[in-house]
Amino acid sequence: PLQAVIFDLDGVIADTAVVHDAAWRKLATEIGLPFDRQLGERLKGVDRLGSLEILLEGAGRSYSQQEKLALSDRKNDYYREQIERFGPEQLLPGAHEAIASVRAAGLKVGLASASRNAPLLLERMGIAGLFDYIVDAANIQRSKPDPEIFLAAAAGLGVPPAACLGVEDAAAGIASIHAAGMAAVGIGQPAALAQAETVLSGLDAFRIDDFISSEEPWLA
Ligand code: B16
Ligand code: MG
Repeated sequence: PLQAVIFDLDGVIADTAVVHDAAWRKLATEIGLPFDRQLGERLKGVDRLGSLEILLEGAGRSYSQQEKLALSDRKNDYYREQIERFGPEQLLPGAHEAIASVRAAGLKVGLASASRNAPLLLERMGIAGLFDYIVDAANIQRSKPDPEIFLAAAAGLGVPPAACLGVEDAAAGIASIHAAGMAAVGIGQPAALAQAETVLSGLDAFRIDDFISSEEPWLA
């Protein structure tokens, strides 16, 4: 039976996917690299340096490690400028209620965000106290779609992966959840999240009761 729900942050709980996207787009424009919607979709859920590597695929030259660090710092400055102003208003519709409903059902709540800015964001939005375990992205070696981050969340919660449900807005995140041996709920457009067991338009459509029954086909 289901024992825990592990949430992604950006694009699931917080309205930050557009902020990450805008910060990368700004950097790309400044250094003369192409950026379109498809590229933006590929960056979702991927960590900072991994995202930069994807962006630099469009460059005609190679970049030194030092240049890469400077560029990723620059993107993070653009991102931080925006999230410094965040408050509970930037919670996506239904997010607070969905997380609270998991706790109320007696299940554990985890966070598996690739973002090093996650603790700051949770504090700003006033929901840090709703989580039983938050993965420290700085301690993760391999980016989504690798299962490491969801496995670390399950381990931190003390729950077997097969008893966890992962909630994600990125294709890389759905792949990470599945590789961890968990069932996945996609948040967003079904076309971009075809691998998920179920896709919801947002957490406002999330009903924990739909997932609790041990008869559900998506839980092993
Ligand atoms: P940072 P998630 C991910 O967060 C974002 O989707 C991705 O776009 C971002 O590059 C990554 O965090 C790293 O974020 O630069 O703040 O460390 O979706 O896993 O919550
Ligand atoms: Mg995300």
